[in-house]
Amino acid sequence: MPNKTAIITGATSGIGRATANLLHDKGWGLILTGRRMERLKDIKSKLNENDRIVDIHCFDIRSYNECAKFAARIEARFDHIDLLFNNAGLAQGLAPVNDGDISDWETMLDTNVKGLLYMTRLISPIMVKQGSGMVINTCSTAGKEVYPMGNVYCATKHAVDALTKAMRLDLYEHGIRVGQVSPGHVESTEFAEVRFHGNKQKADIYSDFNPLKAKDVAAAVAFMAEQPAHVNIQDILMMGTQQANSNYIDRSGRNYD
Ligand code: NDP
Ligand code: 8X3
Repeated sequence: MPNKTAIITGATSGIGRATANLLHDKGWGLILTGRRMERLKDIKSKLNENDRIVDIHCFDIRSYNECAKFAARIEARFDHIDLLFNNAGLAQGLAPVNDGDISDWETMLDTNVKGLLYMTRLISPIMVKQGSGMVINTCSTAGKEVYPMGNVYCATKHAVDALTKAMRLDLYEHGIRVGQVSPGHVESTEFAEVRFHGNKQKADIYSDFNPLKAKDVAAAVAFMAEQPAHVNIQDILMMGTQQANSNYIDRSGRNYD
């Protein structure tokens, strides 16, 4: 699939990085974003071995101004954007609503909801002009159901679920496909470490069952992205075999390893 270009937000680790690796292998050009420049440079140095472009942009998606500067640079440099993978996001904290940290709440709402909206507002007009394109959002099982102490993170992912559906209504008549991937627990990411503010002991949440890996989610995203133009995969809800839903996980050991 040569000559396709994807913007991936949150490409410095986890699902975004795995998706960048896979799409690069499949011949896509990449525009990678995140806040950690050293990581972006490292990823570029490992990928950029041939004629497929790997363009890196370091900015915080919570800032509309920074997102707008990025979009202006993209519009000037690229004549076609095939995919916007709105993947950057995070959980911070796990606490009952009566004890939640307001700054954690604001970070999650600003990143997972407003950042995703900023990027879509800025990149979708390019796709409307083209008359084609695809937006894939990273939702979660947390966008389908809630779990104790997940309150605000679950609310942000329920918002992503609603926005995926709503964006599709606004964009499908412009030839733009909108879908989402909705994974349960995914290891080989920094998700748990970020949620627990770097506390490795608290972040040790995958040792007693076998969850999805970042590359499993990347495979789902690539499957969605590489469908023929008349097919839109609207949602892929996926969990490890030992996870039945957000609240039921067989933690009797790591099976299937
Ligand atoms: P990681 O922590 O490994 O990756 C998160 C990515 O988001 C990083 O690249 C990070 O880059 C980026 N990011 C976070 N905040 C910002 C910001 N303000 N501006 C720009 N980039 C930002 O976790 P995952 O790969 O797991 O997370 C990716 C997505 O998957 C998230 O939306 C998450 O909610 C979702 N998800 C995760 C699951 C899991 O169990 N891991 C399950 C279901 C969904 P940097 O720090 O360099 O800015
Ligand atoms: C990440 C999965 O269950 O920790 O979205 O919310 S969960």
